[in-house]
Formats: sequence, structure tokens, C-alpha cells
Amino acid sequence: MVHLPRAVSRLRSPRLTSQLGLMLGVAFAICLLTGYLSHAIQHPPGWFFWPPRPVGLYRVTQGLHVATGIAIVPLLGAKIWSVYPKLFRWPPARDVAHGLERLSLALLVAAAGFQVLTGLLNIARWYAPMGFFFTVAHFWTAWIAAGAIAIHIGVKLPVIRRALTAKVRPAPADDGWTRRGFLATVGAAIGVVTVATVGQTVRPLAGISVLAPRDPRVGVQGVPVNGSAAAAGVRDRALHSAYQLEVIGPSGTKRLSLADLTALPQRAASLPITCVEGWSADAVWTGVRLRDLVALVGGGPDDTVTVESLQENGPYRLSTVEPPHARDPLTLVALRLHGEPLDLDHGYPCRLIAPNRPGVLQTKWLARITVGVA
Ligand SMILES: Nc1nc2c(c(=O)[nH]1)N[C@H]1C(S)=C(S)[C@@H](COP(=O)(O)O)O[C@H]1N2
Ligand SMILES: [Mo]
Repeated sequence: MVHLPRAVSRLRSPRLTSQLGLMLGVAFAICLLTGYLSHAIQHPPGWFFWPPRPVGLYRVTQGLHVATGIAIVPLLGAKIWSVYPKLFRWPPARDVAHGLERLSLALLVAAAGFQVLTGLLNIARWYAPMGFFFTVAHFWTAWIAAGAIAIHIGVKLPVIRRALTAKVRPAPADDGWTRRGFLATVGAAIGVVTVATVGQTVRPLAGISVLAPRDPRVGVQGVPVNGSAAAAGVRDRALHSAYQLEVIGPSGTKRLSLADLTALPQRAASLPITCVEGWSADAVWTGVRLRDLVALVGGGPDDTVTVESLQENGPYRLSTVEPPHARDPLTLVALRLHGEPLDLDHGYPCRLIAPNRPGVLQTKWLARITVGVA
């Protein structure tokens, strides 16, 4: 246990707790909303619409998701510290209502801690300690956290209101610590963790983001790789000289070799690759428009398209391209990256790249394109 100067512990007050709570509430709100948004984009319910423009919107929302998730670490720590002695009050509850309130608080702290921890493990790509599928656990625990936050705010609203509107006495002058100073320190800690990590998506900060799990400037062809061809088990089939892309539509099936694909009109698009883990990198892709291939087999602009990888297993071997993305002129079956043939690890012979789409849906090593939901 760290013994802070008494002057610091005297700073504990409902006002400090409420101000920290306000900051934490904003961070939670952004983190939860951007998280649900990311989930909806990957598993779209019928009513949901996600536009292909602006091309970098998901980059911003997912960057915010990871950045606010990281900012929650010092905020949650400070908030818990501000009420720390109260957590061990005895008896633990005055009555049933109070007991339930404290139970919801315990749930809040546990759920928020679980979210932050699993999120951090995921961006560090350290899955071993998680004996469950990350996205499912992270998604359902978010609902528990959201519910517990709503209860907590509801119960505490009168206290929060009083604490935030009360006239404040001037801070004691006999020591260096003031409430404002403490809040500024928490703010500075948030600034440090943010600058130390956000460079994985804000490229100008890449050089000083020493704790960022990914550097957007480092990787094959200057773009990070998530999942190599060897790991996906596609090496031999991707490099096979008889490789053909199968395109299936209402008017039949076409099989296109790499030479056939290269002979079709080539387009370039400058689109970021944006991993759900929070890193992103700009890239220039060249290839055939998906809508041109769809038209080749009798499909049209209102068709949903399914793309499948040579990869046989794994959650990212297939993705669905909704009509707004499928007909977008920037959506490509890319053959080249930054002017060179795609590296094997970036999806050679060809991959999907579409505007404003999470990395998990940018399927690599394409084997088959089907007009419709396969
Ligand atoms: N077939 C297949 N495609 C895939 C993946 C995969 O595991 N298998 N990973 C996805 C993920 S999570 C990301 S972030 C991007 C990364 O593309 P890159 O390695 O070219 O940067 O590819 C996507 N496409
Ligand atoms: Mo990803």
C-alpha cells in the first residue's frame, strides 16, 4: 500500500469524486457507443446502415474506442482512490436497498475492469490468458457495465448534483495539493497514456507513441500485417500457378487467373486499413472494382456480395459486402499495394479493400466472390 501524504488523502470529497465521475462518464459513453457501433458494423442488424463515406470514419470511431478505453485506466484508478476508505465500511450495507446499490457498484467495477483488461490484452495480441472468445465476452460484459453505470448514476444523481453545484471553500493553503492540482495530475496522466499509444493511428505521433502495440509505419510494404499467410495456412494455394478467382453471379460463374484480373480495367484507391485493435495505416491500392466483377456475372448495384478466402478456417475467412460498399467505386479487389504486387501477407494474389470498413472485413487471399449472401 502506498502511503500518500495526508494532505492528499484530505482531498477526498464528494466534489472530487463527482468531477472524476463526470470525466469517467464521458469516457465510458464514448467507449461504449463506439464499441456498439463497431459491433453493429461487423454484425449488422436489419435496421442498421453504415455508409462507405467518409472513407476514414471507422478509423476515427475505433481510434476513439481504444483511446478512451486506455484513458479509463487512470480515470478509474483515481475515481476508486477518491472513495477508497468507503469501500471497506462495516457493516457493508445499511439495508436491502443500500446492499443492492453496493452490489451494483461491485458489478460496475468488476465489469469495467474486465473490459479494460481484455481490451488491453487484445490490442497487445496476447490472447493466451483469455480462455474465451474475446469479442463475445467483451460485447456481453459491455451490457453489464452499461447497466451498472446507469444504476450508479441514477442512485448517485442527488449527491452528484449537490457536489457539483455547491459553493467550494478555498483550498487549504498549507500544502501543495489542491483538488484542482489532483485533477490536473489525472488529466496529465491521461495525456501521457494517450500520446504514448494513439500514434498507432495518428501517424504524426507514431514516433513518440512508445507504448503503442503497432507502429503504422512498420510492416511489409510499409503497412502492418495482421495474420500472416503462413498462420492462415494459405501459402501453397495462394502461390499456386493455377490460381483462379471464382466469381459467381446470376448469369453464371467465371474463373479468372491473375493475368485475367490484370487485363481488366485497373483503378487506384487511397484507403486506410483500420484494425479493430485501434491501429490504422494509409495505403494506396490498385486493382479491379468489385462492381465491375459483379457486373461481369450479371449482378447489379443493389446486390449484396460475399467474399471468401482461400483460408479454410477462422472467423475472418469470409465477409459480406453490403450494397452501398459493393457498388462503391473505391471498393476494389486489390492486386497491388503502393504500386507493387501485393505481398503474400497482405493478401496475394488479391484481397478486398473497401472504404470505411473494419480490417476484419477486408478479406485477404480471395478464392471466391459470390453475388448474394453465400
Ligand atoms: N482471410 C483473412 N483475411 C483477413 C484476416 C484474416 O485473418 N484472414 N485478418 C483481417 C484483419 S483482422 C485485418 S486488421 C486485416 C489486416 O490486413 P493487413 O495484414 O494487410 O494489414 O486483414 C483482414 N483480413
Ligand atoms: Mo484486425
